[in-house]
Amino acid sequence: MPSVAHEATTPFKKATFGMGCFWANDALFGAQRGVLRTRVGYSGGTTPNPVYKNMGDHTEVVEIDYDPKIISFEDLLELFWNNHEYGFTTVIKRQYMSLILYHDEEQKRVSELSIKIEAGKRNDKVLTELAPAGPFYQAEDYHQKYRLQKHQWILEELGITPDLLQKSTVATKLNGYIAGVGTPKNFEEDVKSLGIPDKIASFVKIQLLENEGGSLYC
Ligand code: MHO
Repeated sequence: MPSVAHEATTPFKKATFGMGCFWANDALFGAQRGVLRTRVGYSGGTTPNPVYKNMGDHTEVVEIDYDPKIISFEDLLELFWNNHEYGFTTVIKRQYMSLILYHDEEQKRVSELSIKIEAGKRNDKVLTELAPAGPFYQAEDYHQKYRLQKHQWILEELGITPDLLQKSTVATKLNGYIAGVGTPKNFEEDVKSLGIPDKIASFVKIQLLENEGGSLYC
């Protein structure tokens, strides 16, 4: 099995967003420079032990581990505002609502300001909710790195177990690139630094180019 760098030890911060179907958000954030890992789950509500078929008042969210030296929370917020599946000014079910779950006072302050700025740009009311991050319930394995899981042979070749689907930087990056997010330049750099084998790199590169700019949504 090739030795890829699944789990890096860079210090990181967390960010949690709800902005529609979480398959798309897993890919969108995963391919960004400075995002180390992502995972999807249910959060923001009160229903105990949510699952996909019964998530109660929770929302589909993506949890992001990021290196704030490389990508700022403001950068993440920009991606947040620009990539909602169902928008943030119309009422939709809680499953897909617009939600920022902050992890510290700084994220709270920056988010409040950002919501005000977004509200100032339009006549519609911004319905995005802001709340402290509470328990995060991991979604079922089949939801993690959903785009990458379409290509089981890659998981097998790289030894990506269900656990690693949520912890591996390699899985995070490949899931984003396969969906067409990210630049070819960043891709080539990651291929090198993460030690992605040639056969997989060539395949993912084609996917990146073919899916580039395509709809990320579910
Ligand atoms: N439209 C998608 C939603 C998936 S999602 C993770 C489906 O057909 O299942 O909310």
